[in-house]
Amino acid sequence: MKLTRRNLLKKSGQLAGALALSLKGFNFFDWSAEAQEAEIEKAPTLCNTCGTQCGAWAYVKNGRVWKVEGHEEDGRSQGKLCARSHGGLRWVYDSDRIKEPLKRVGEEEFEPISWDQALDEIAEKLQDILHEYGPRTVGFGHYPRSTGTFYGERFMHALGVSTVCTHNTSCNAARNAGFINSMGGVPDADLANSKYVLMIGRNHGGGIRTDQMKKVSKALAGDTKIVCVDPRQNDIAKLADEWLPIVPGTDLALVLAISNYIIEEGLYDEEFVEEHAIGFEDYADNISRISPDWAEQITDIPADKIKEIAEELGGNRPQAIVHPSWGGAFGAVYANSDETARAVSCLNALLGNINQEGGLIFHPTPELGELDSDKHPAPEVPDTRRADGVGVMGEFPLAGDHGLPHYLMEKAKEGTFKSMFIRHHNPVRNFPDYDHMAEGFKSLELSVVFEINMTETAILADYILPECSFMEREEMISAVGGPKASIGMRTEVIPKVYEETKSFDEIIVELAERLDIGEYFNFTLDDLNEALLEPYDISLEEFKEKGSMLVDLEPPIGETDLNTRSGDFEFYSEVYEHAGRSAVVGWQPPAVGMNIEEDEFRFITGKEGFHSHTATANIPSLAQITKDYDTNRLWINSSVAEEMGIEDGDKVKVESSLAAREVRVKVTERIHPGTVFMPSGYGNRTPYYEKSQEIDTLNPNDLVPYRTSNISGHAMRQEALVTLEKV
Ligand SMILES: Nc1nc2c(c(=O)[nH]1)N[C@H]1C(S)=C(S)[C@@H](COP(=O)(O)OP(=O)(O)OC[C@H]3O[C@@H](n4cnc5c(=O)[nH]c(N)nc54)[C@H](O)[C@@H]3O)O[C@H]1N2
Ligand SMILES: Nc1nc2c(c(=O)[nH]1)N[C@H]1C(S)=C(S)[C@@H](COP(=O)(O)OP(=O)(O)OC[C@H]3O[C@@H](n4cnc5c(=O)[nH]c(N)nc54)[C@H](O)[C@@H]3O)O[C@H]1N2
Ligand code: SF4
Ligand SMILES: [Mo]
Repeated sequence: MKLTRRNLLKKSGQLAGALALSLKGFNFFDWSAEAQEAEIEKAPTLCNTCGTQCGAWAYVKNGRVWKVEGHEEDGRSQGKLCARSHGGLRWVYDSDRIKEPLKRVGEEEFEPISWDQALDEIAEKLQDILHEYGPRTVGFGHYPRSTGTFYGERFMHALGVSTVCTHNTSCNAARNAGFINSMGGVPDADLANSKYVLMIGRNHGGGIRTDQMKKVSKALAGDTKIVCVDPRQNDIAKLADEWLPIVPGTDLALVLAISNYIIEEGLYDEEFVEEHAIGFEDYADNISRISPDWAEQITDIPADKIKEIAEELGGNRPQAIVHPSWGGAFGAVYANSDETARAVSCLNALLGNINQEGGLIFHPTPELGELDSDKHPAPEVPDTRRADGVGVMGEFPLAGDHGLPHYLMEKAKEGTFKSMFIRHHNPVRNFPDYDHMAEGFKSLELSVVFEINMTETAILADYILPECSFMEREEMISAVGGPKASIGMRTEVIPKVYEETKSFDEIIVELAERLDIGEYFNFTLDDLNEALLEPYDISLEEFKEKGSMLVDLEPPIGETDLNTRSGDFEFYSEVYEHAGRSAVVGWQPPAVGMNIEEDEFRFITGKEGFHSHTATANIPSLAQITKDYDTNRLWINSSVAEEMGIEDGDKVKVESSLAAREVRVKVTERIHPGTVFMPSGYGNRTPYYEKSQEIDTLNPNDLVPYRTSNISGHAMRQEALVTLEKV
């Protein structure tokens, strides 16, 4: 079956027309036979049901997307997709999708308006705000991926706006800060070639990324010893060699105790430390009093076990890894997450595993070309002080340029921040403290949301602009680094299902014209993609047929130059010192939970393999998985349940300092007794999601108060204690 994409698009249109015309003399059996025998055609795309953006093939039958499969030449999917990708197809045809521009006319009430009216009004209001209050009162927030980042940033920069944010401070901002400021970046873990992996709060089976899932499967099937540290026996811990239930928020004590023991026992890589690192003495000195016995009191992990881990890590180095993790234990969860991340990075340095096979590897990312800046000048990056305090002394000097959407909502409530544009992101639901986020968002003078679904953020916006779904639009080529590097793009698989939807780049270009910054968008998406593809010996037309392409890049095995200020590993950080933070890592407790009352529990959360955040809750096939397996329940330990007279399936009231909610429980041995766990994807607060209401329970963010780390600016989304009461 060979078909060019242009033919495919033409044929899809023709087929839809032919079916409509033949209704008069309609014969069901002929129609059915014809429909069943219809050719199945395929076109390349990138899955969009989560941020991984796996390379995929879309199969089209009778003009409709029929199924998706992994693209074998893509570094992420490597030929296999996860369950969510199939569920995500529902978005394409969802009758509840946003189909035309909407203007808010009342509380969560909207009226459809034309594109001209929407864009004229938005441009005028934005112009007024910029004129009256200046560009520091405006911001853009998004889930950062190719087209969104390029067009969104360029648009904002052209207006003089510097406050561009992503979801990072709710995700992995602390992890990134810790690794970037010591190792110069976040490396890839070479799990399959490793002999020993300490996995701290990383659950590949719940927080899925297809390529990482492949690697961990290989490691689990091979000779790698995997030890999982997680207050809950997660999907990987079930299959791993050992599960160590730790007290939430205390991983820093564990990591520092292991590190100090490794130093004291001389188990570390002295050559690496002497030749390729700075500040070791200060670091070693700062943690010298942290013993396994002390850590046992804090973590609930026996001192002998801590020593054993240290010996096994040291004994297997450099084929030993403390996993850089992602979000769970030190991404954006506790007051000490920034320090935990830095401590994990330092421990890996002690193991001398950087750029070693079976260690942590900084794989390069394929190069992409650029637009000719003479023909298509880019706007200057504005030097306006950011509204969210990033880089500002006295505010958040070290927070990365991913920004602080939660802090902006505080500024909005104060009245000093006026307008926010949001794309492909649901900050009101996904950051802690719903009321804080919602009140802030409602206080804005102009809020615009680019969406496909009526999310919690969208229903509070002044204008909602409907993007066409990922199957209906072309996007910018993007590059993926890793052991299998590739470049890939989303192509237009089918014509628009709803006429009045547009792609983000189209909308931005139209808005830019109305704001007199059209000169920065004097190119087509094809021009841009041609420029990006320039380093490769393939035409854009050919690439659109191919979609994804592996790029052969040498892994930097043995490379010791790191992307830090000194070029070496930095146990001692001058950057931290200049910003008034501790130059070397040390113990810091979480914000709450070090002294808990008898009836209190630490409250944690995490992903399930069949939902993406709260975005997929309304997809019927995925909601059905929740129902069939009855997963939207609060995990509590069986001994605690017995003591409290609570049985599996009972309803409890769960209450934090912020709010109380009711939820059914799952009674299990698979959780530390002082902890309760709630899967993260539920508790949608939008009346427009029918399916999610059927599985509605609580969202952890309802119970966690608003806080901000003074290092990376992350939102500490697990700093809450709760009490339970049987209902
Ligand atoms: N199916 C699915 N896959 C996804 C996503 C999704 O929404 N759904 N999202 C993607 C994104 S954006 C991300 S960031 C990744 C996240 O990937 P992960 O970070 O692996 O996912 P989480 O489930 O958030 O957290 C992992 C584990 O941390 C544990 N944990 C919680 N608190 C602590 C603690 O104090 N200490 C320790 N040691 N462990 C703790 C939880 O019990 C959980 O099992 O997943 C990505 N993949
Ligand atoms: N309680 C709790 N909170 C969490 C987490 C947790 O585990 N527990 N995880 C945290 C993590 S790791 C992260 S990364 C953040 C994620 O937080 P967000 O970045 O807000 O992630 P999503 O909920 O996936 O939001 C993606 C949005 O994009 C929309 N969308 C989908 N396709 C398209 C499209 O084609 N165009 C447009 N314009 N929009 C589209 C979806 O409807 C959805 O609203 O949440 C964080 N918050
Ligand atoms: S990990 Fe799953 S949902 Fe995410 S892009 Fe890949 S296939 Fe799609
Ligand atoms: Mo994330």
